[in-house]
Amino acid sequence: MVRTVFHVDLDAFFVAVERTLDPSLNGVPVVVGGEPGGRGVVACASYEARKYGLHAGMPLAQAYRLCPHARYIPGRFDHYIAVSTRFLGILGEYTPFMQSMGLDEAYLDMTGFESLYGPLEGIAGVMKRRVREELRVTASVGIATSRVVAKVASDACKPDGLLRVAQGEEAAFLAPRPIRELPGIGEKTEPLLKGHGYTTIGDLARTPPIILRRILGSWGDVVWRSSQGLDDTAVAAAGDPKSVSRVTTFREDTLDPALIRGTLRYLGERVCAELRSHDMTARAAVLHLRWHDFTTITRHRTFPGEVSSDEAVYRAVEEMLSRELQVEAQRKRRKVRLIGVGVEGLAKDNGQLALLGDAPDERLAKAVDAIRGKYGFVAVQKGLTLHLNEAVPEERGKFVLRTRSPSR
Ligand code: DCP
Ligand code: CA
Repeated sequence: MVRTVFHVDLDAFFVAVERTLDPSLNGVPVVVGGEPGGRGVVACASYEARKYGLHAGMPLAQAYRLCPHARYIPGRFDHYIAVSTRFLGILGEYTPFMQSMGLDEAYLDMTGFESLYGPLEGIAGVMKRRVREELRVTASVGIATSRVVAKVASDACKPDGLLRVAQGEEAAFLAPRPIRELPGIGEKTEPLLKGHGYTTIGDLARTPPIILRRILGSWGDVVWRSSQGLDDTAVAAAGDPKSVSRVTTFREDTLDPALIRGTLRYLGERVCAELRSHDMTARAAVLHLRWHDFTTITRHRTFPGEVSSDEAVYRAVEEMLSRELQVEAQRKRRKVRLIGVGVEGLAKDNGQLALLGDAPDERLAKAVDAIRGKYGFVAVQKGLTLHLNEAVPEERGKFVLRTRSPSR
């Protein structure tokens, strides 16, 4: 199904709010971020100030050298938050499918809403007008068949713009634009890709994905798909988590591999069950480990695709755990005090998993979820967690671990 996604983003947000409070700031270069002599960085530069090369993140001292006549103001967060709340409130009146990204931007899934509102450029215009009249700041709106193209479109039409990229035009729209405009290409990736001769998004789109994988690892696949305008990430609903984790402290510090692995498996199963209950997938697994002396480590592993199966997550965290235990065996041989499993890089599961190699695992997991929903979590157990039956008390169909996880 072809989707319609809006990306709505306020223009020079902090400066725009400051201008509603002090009209003498209109039309002149303005920098929010502190006194020019201060050691901070630019949080927001007005478009007039950007002409002098100023941008967010630049040290204030450098900004002052480039543009000494700008007005420098420290900023008032309480006002920005108040405007942000009202901004997101206005957008939320038009669709329940909204995902806010920070204070001043949001994705809206407007698929099928023509039947309600007529042509969608019209309703985007209404949103823009309400933001201008009620909040006295301006918004830019990109409309496209995916999040990634909608985001590039809203950036491309700033300030106070509205740009729709028609279905089928995505790759042609992106091709001439500089790689930096593609979401996911930031301060580190841009110079890396430039070093390999990539200047425009079209340069990336013409490259076989395997080459980008060699430069960027598994992230290369995402970049390659984005460069074609391909992105099936759904707009997450309010209440969907950004990460899920389960952590527990052992009753006694331990080096028993069966207990450690069984617990790891159990925590991973609970994490994945929650992930699937939101119809979401993960891009990375996280291992948390605390030694007897309270030293704590966190290890991350990125998956080549999006996963939600117990197997995939367990394989990743088990490998990370084995490596840590191996290293420790040759050093201090400390016992393990706490372990935890997490998943990150969550996205809505759009049914594409069926196309990937992991699909049988994912289907099995869904069936197990259904049985557990009916008979309790321990109604289905793997060999690895059977060991916990003696070690850990069970209550109402779940193992009772010593500490509850932070995400519960
Ligand atoms: N911000 C910040 N520090 C940064 C980047 C941003 O404090 N390094 C704050 C100030 C911005 C707000 O977040 O006003 C929104 O960030 P955007 O990246 O959306 O930038 P602007 O809204 O300022 O400008 P644009 O018109 O390009 O969206
Ligand atoms: Ca903005």
